[in-house]
Amino acid sequence: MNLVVLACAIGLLGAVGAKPSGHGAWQERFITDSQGRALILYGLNTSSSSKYSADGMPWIKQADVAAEYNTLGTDFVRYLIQWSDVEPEPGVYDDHYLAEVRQRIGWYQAQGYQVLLDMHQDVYGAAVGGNGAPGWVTDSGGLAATVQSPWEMTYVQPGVTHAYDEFWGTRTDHPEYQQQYVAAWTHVASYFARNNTVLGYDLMNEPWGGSVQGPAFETGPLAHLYQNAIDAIRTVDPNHWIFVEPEAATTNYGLPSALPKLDDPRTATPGAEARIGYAPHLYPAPIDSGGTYSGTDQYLTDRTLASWQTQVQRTAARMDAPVLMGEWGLDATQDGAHLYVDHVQTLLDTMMIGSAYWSSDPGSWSPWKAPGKPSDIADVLATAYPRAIAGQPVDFSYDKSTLELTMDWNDKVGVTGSTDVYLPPGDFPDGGDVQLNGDYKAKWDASRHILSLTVKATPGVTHHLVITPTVPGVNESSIG
Ligand code: 9MR
Repeated sequence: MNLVVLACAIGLLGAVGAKPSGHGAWQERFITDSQGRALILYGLNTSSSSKYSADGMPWIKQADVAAEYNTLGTDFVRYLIQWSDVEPEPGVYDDHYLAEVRQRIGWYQAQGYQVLLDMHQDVYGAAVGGNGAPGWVTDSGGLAATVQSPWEMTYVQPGVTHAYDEFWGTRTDHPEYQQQYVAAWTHVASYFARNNTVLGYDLMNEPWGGSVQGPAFETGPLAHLYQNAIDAIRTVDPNHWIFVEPEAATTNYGLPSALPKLDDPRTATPGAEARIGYAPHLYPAPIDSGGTYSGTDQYLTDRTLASWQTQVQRTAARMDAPVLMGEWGLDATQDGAHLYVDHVQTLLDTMMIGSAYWSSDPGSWSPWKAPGKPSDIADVLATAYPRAIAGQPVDFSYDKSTLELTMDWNDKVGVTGSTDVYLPPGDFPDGGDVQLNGDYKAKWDASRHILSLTVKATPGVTHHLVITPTVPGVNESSIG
């Protein structure tokens, strides 16, 4: 995208402001389920289409969710909602809209997914050429807000800057806007507080600071909004995860974030751990603008992947928060697309983090050519991964050339249940052979392609697991 130059400038500011702690044990922090198991979430964003549909609903139907599981074996969706749909008029919440969202969450529940609700915005709101905020909280100051191409350039239109400045309090005509955002989130959280398919809330998609950028934005108005929203949500929902995003125009490209540590009021309860996660996006510049993964583009992209890892680890350490990559994707019809997908999957495994691919909307960036018709990239996106690890993960990786899924983890007090891995039928048509340095019971769900291992505790010894495809008639220990 053409904001790269701007992003570089902001990044330099970030480099001065963001001090890595250097010793945060961030890799010990995982998103966990009710049994204490570490969840490695893998899925799609659903969906860009909901930004523009009349009822705010995505393109998917219940059958599409089933097809998503059967094609990709995913266990997670980052589901887009919009403030303009939640609160079309000041103080009037549309519970019919939330009921429609809840119905779709039910479709994902039926397929065993976890759902992250993402309060989406691009370019503030529809009244200034974007989506997200309702018109009644959009004050463009009467300045121009003409939609640009590429769409990200609309962010620097004067009317858009004015609208953000009013929201963030850089201008002071509307101090109520932010409080209304927090109140809308509180309403959403109270609506979904007892829904166990909901993993949590992504407080704001790809924040943009208007005329305040870089560390001044992230440590100032952005952190302030996040802390207020966290505190308010905790009054109605003590348990779901709350995810925060950095300023996108830097972090998406592997530049530093200055987001500070945020406090989770739930820790006031003895024994309760913070449930705040860090959810940055990944869009290396050549890939973001729809380029190839070859030649110079590949070189630049690889450097971005490396710096993204370093910077995200630093921020996560500072925040003491587990990481979930909320968006990544590419024009999958471009040269080298499958290699880029492989390399991001390797990065995700190295960092032991989950992700949501952008996006499910049928088209060139999607695993779907058309609803129900997988595109070529679908087979590449369908990969082996641990869904849940019953202990403290140490490392895992999937080698696509040898089809070996390797996992190491330690026992952890209080964690119960099985370690579950997804083995894609393309690579594991007859299931998997297990090598494990200890006793276990295995259960293979051949229709869902999930291998569940209940492993005996081995105090002081790391579990070491290798799974390879079963070759019928060759290996007696096959459980496929
Ligand atoms: O892919 C989306 C494109 O079709 C829209 O025009 C654009 C503006 O709404 O948003 C794109 O999706 C972006 C997402 O909302 C935020 N992260 C980056 C995505 C890809 O550019």
